Amino acid sequence: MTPEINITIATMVVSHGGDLTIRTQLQECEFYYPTGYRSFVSLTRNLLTRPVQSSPVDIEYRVRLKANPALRKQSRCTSQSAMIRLSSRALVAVLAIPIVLYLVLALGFLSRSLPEPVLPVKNSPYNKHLERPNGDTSLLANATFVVLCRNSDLGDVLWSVQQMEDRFNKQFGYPWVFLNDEPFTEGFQERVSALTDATISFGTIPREHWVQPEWIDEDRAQEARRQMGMDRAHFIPYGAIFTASDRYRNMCRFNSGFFFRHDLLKPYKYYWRVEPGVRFFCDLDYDPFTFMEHNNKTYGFNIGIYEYKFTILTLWDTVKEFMRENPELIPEDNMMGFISDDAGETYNLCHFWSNFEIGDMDFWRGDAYTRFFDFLDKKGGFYYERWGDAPVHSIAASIFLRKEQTQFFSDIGYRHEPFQICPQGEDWTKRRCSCDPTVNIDKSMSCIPRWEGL
Ligand SMILES: Nc1nc2c(ncn2[C@@H]2O[C@H](COP(=O)(O)OP(=O)(O)OP(=O)(O)O)[C@@H](O)[C@H]2O)c(=O)[nH]1
Ligand SMILES: [Mg+2]
Repeated sequence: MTPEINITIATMVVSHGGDLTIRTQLQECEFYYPTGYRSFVSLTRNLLTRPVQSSPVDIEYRVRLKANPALRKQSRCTSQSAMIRLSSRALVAVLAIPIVLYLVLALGFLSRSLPEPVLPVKNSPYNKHLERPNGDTSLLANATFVVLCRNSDLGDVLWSVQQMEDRFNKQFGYPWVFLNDEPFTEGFQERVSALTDATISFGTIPREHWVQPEWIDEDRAQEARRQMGMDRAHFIPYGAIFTASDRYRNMCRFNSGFFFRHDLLKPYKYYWRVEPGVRFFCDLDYDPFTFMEHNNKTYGFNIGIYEYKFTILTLWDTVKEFMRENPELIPEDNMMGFISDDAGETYNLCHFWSNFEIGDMDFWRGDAYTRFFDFLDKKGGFYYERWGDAPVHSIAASIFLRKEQTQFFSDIGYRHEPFQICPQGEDWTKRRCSCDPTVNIDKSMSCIPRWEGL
């Protein structure tokens, strides 16, 4: 089958180490979307090549123009190879290179069947950034994975990324964004980058998004941490060893109100939060991001449990105060029934476990949530108690959204210690799940039946 591809050479830059990085845009590839309808897409891929052979005068490159992996099966876009020969002077005149390549392609080199290209040079430089053209309606959603972690989490990060790549992303090529309150080491970046060919970025969190804000009374916060750290009567498993620390509280506040404001996440709409050391048990043969997009979903979850009330003693009163002051933001047909058994009088402690989230960041960036988060933040409960991002996100989703805007991803076999869900029956077989289907979070501990009953 003859591929039909219009190619616009966007930019070519010479990266360090003498490698030539070529960024191309594949435009208007006709494809068939899995649900059957036709559309036109624009795709951007970063292509990295290295010289096949070089002499003082000429350098020969093999260039691979590749449609996104997700397209290969369904579309008439596929990969192409072309051979270009550039004089070394041309390398210096970077701006001339697109013209040369364009001419080469225009002369018909593209249609030749050429040998497979050399393997891409991996991850140099480490921070690659995918620019999506305006008005892009590509097959892939405007989405990314996001991982908040420390350099010391490397082993667990590799474990999570490897599973996600093998079980899902190697077919789709969604980008990864890693965030840390300290710079990632070269070693960390190199090891993680080795696991994926997708666009991958490593970012440091701005200090003002991470540290305790100045309006927090440090003496009061310190006393709260000391009390909670000493409290043997109430065992608090999440972040147990950090119960008495401000780092854990910084993390909860950052995940509640800041991750989606990070520069590296600003270009994206949808995200899938991945934590180090979690398990993805099954193959995923569809794209949950485009599922969210096409079904107008805002928030996707997988496990729902009860919060430890000693970490959020005044949270619900604060939420009620917010709702009283901002009634116009609260739709009637929201999901209050998920978080309250008495029409909002008290909080039943149910929350979606936020270590797994597939969501629309525009919801967090929007007016309602921004006002909600700011209101909570000013009350200081992230530091005077230990408000977690899970109850904060879940309460927001429940007061601002309708059930139809949320999605239970029951088919994604998943474990974060100590709970898991394992798909059943045909899903389990078809998706090659490695979990024991009889091992599932106990119904008595799960809040999902409440969501299902809404
Ligand atoms: N960069 C950075 N990441 C952190 C820090 N603390 C936690 N994280 C990350 O934030 C996420 C949540 O932290 P966890 O310690 O897993 O918190 P948890 O899931 O509530 O509690 P656990 O039961 O301990 O898993 C993980 O992705 C961590 O790697 C920190 O101080 N710095
Ligand atoms: Mg965790």
